[in-house]
Amino acid sequence: MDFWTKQRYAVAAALIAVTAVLLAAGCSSFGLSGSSEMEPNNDVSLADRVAGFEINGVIGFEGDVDWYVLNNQEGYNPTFSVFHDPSIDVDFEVYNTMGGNMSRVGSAQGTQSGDSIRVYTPGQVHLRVWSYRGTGPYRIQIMP
Ligand SMILES: [Ca+2]
Ligand SMILES: [Ca+2]
Repeated sequence: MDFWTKQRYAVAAALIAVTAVLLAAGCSSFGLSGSSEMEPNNDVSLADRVAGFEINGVIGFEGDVDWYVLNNQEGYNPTFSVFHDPSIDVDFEVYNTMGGNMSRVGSAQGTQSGDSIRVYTPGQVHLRVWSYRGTGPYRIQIMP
């Protein structure tokens, strides 16, 4: 191997190492999925099931939509609140399904963190979350 071939291999190896480190850092601190979600979940048929009272998600890219389906832990008259960084505007809608009919029962489209809505949900509940502006993590609190 001549000098320049060795140099090229060394540069290539360094680039691969740097890329690996950046990918590892990206996955741990800026992952595309929050702990409550498993992308892809942009369609209601791919909704992530949530059993607890807190949803931790990430709007990972422009146009990201996150669907969740609840486990009845929400009860009949829950309050949903969304919390996020001021640099991002996360909105969500609540859907109730009864007898095979899915209908929207509430919509939180304020710009502020802490935006909250109380809805009547006698059936199975789905949440649709998206961002009006920006990307980043959000948390939705469920109060039965
Ligand atoms: Ca997401
Ligand atoms: Ca998504």
